[in-house]
Amino acid sequence: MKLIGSTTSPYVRRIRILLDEERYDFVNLNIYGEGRDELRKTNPTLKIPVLEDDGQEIYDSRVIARYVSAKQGRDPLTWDQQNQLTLIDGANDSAVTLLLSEKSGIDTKQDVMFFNLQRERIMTTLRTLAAMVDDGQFEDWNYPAICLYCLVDWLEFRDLVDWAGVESLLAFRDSRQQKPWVAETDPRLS
Ligand SMILES: N[C@@H](CCC(=O)N[C@@H](CS)C(=O)NCC(=O)O)C(=O)O
Repeated sequence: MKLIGSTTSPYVRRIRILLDEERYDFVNLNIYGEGRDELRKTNPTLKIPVLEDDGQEIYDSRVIARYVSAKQGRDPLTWDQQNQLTLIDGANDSAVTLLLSEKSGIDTKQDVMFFNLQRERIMTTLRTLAAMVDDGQFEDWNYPAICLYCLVDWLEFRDLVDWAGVESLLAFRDSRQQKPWVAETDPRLS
């Protein structure tokens, strides 16, 4: 099994944590630099992660997680858990958009529709996720909890949001730092 990704991507990190003790090779690509040619050969959507196993290529962390979970004999996600993933991915995708815009030299704080929509989505989803944390819905260390951890830790690492009103997400992150593979996959190590 081979996982193609990067050490900073929150979508890749969730799969590295899920893979746990599985034996696999990790290919760490700089997708915006010298690793781009390799990425072009690997995934036409030009996104990471990609999993390769027994000649089967799988794109997208959500589909990779289904594949790995089935292999590990885990129960499929419930509809409510699928909704949790959609919330997490909604915030994550908008935050990636903000980061790429900032890296392109664009002021993402400006009062224009596109950035207002991204910031609004990030805060509405984070507030909903914080309420779910307060309600005890992320107590188990399952795949949605792993994804939430990777999102919150990455948002803090990239300094992309104001945590006022959603502090319980940071408390959730702080209390899960000892979970398996969390320290080893910290994006700050790269
Ligand atoms: N829906 C995808 C999103 C993956 C994604 O956006 N990955 C980022 C890295 S954090 C990426 O490859 N971005 C490249 C780009 O947007 O050009 C998944 O869950 O795998």
